[in-house]
Amino acid sequence: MTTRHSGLAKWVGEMAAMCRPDNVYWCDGSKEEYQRMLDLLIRSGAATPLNPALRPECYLFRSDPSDVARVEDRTFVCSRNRDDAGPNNNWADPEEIRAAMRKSYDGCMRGRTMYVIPYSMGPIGSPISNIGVELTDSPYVVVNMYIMTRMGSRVLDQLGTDGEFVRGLHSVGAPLAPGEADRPWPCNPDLSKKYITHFPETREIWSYGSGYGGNALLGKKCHSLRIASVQARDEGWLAEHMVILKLTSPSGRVYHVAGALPSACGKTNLAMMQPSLPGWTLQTIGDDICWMKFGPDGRLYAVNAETGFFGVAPGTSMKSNPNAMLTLRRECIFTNCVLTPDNDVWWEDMTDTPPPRGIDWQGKEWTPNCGRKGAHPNARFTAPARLCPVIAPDWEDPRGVPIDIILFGGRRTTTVPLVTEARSWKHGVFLGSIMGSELTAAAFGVVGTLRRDPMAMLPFCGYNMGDYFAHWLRMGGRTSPEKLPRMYYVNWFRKSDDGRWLWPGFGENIRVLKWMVERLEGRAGAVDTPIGFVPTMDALDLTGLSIQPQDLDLLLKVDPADWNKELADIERHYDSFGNRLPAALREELAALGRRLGG
Ligand code: TSX
Ligand code: MN
Repeated sequence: MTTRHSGLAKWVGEMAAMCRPDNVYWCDGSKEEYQRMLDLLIRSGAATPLNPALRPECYLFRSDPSDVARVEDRTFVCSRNRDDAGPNNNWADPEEIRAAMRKSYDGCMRGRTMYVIPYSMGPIGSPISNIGVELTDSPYVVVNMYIMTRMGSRVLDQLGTDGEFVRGLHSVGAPLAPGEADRPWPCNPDLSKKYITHFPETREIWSYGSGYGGNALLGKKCHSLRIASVQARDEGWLAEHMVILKLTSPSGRVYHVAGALPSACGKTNLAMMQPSLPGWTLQTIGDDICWMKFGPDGRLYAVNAETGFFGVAPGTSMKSNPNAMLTLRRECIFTNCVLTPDNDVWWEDMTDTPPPRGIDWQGKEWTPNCGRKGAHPNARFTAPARLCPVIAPDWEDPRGVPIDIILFGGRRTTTVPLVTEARSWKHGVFLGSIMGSELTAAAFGVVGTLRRDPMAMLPFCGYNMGDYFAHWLRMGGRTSPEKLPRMYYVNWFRKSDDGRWLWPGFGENIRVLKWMVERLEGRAGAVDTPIGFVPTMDALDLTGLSIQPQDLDLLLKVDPADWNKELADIERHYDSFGNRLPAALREELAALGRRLGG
């Protein structure tokens, strides 16, 4: 196959001349092609087919132990001007880094095939969507992109002869000498040669040395967030790290929620939650990447940029996320999970009783009491969204879904109440900008320390975070205020002084969403606190729960002493963004200080 797009043909030719693959293969995106790629991966020893009776059409991969996660310190935003990348990004001069990377790319695909993957982020042809082409020497990337994006010939058709697209080049950085045997997970062992590089001005991504997740599946974080955030700034829309969900009330009214949560807050669990309140349904539109544009009616419309879930496996169970477990029953790819004696997968906390033994993520014999984890903490599933039992029927509507509620949140054991309603769009942007989570064992750093991650975008914003906040503020002025989504800040994780969770979480979170919906309808009670509107003691529907009044009080409490301490930390946080932080956010902080009576 080839293309009628001369710009695309020229670029592929140039990249192939540099990387010198043995072959160039244009992906058509068919199921037959996907199956052929998996057969190839099985023959090379990279993929293990799972038991077809237990997990039909599922495959397990084990990565190299040195290649298990995104490499943030090797991730760069190479704008011409250093300040445009901002303090939130590693920066390198675009021409200097291109020169260095060209040396690595020179001949890097020898002995391999270069796969050309045309993909669409968002439904093909939607006004909110955007096309990219990834060139990669990794068949693992191809099969994952098949699940995670719309890819192949139909995207080339959409691109036509002169359509615009994001150019992505990816190599695992492991050329093969003639006759040299491949390894199951090729990657470059030299960390200093690994680069995940973005050129926002020319809409290009160059990735070298890693085959894992966001380093290699360029449609996800690199395109849909880092490059797209820049496009969104330039064109007046939003490319966000958010779940999208569809709520239906007992009376049949439909509401759409877009929500940003930092890692380890159960974002995918929220995206597929089973509501505990009778009559309420929740359906999934997306679990990670949300692109939003204003529609002709002045409302904000959102699409899920992806077609799959690339989720963290450990912790996922029938208790924490039954709908995810049901999504994983067939046609999935697993990476770095345990292989069980009956050729199924397992990971920590999947079941109460672990399998008696297995093969761990490093390919070693493993038993539950051997002292090592069986699955890597960042083990992943790649699952088609269409298999999710609660996927919304209109999840692929090219018009997108109108967003009623924007939600921010974090994991805080103190200070932050269960839910807070922003006073205005501007105040909501302020709440999003101070978002933060206490580190859990899954993260690097000291457990319990607060890490701020505004809008969950700190590692993913492709430009200066100060400008990003300014963009959010500007977006609020592009329509009439009543058409804007209302904004909320949630915290499912507050604890009592003696260390008990004050809120049951999971499916019970519907009670919080119900309060938000009732607020939109003007029917729910709220207290005006210094940080925003918080439910009155009787405003949350707690039917069937047995929460003590003292605990409810603690859950909803806004303690001025706590918040005065918080102010100093927010001040330091804001200082980290330098002089591009919008004055309007400093003003919001000052206003909060005044309301706290400080
Ligand atoms: O995902 C979570 N959510 C959102 C669900 C829609 N988790 C798991 C976080 C780790 C990724 C939660 N953990 C949530 C939550 O709302 N809440 C908690 C804290 C918690 C843990 C266990 C209990 C209660 C709260 N157990 C009992 O109350 C019995
Ligand atoms: Mn994510």
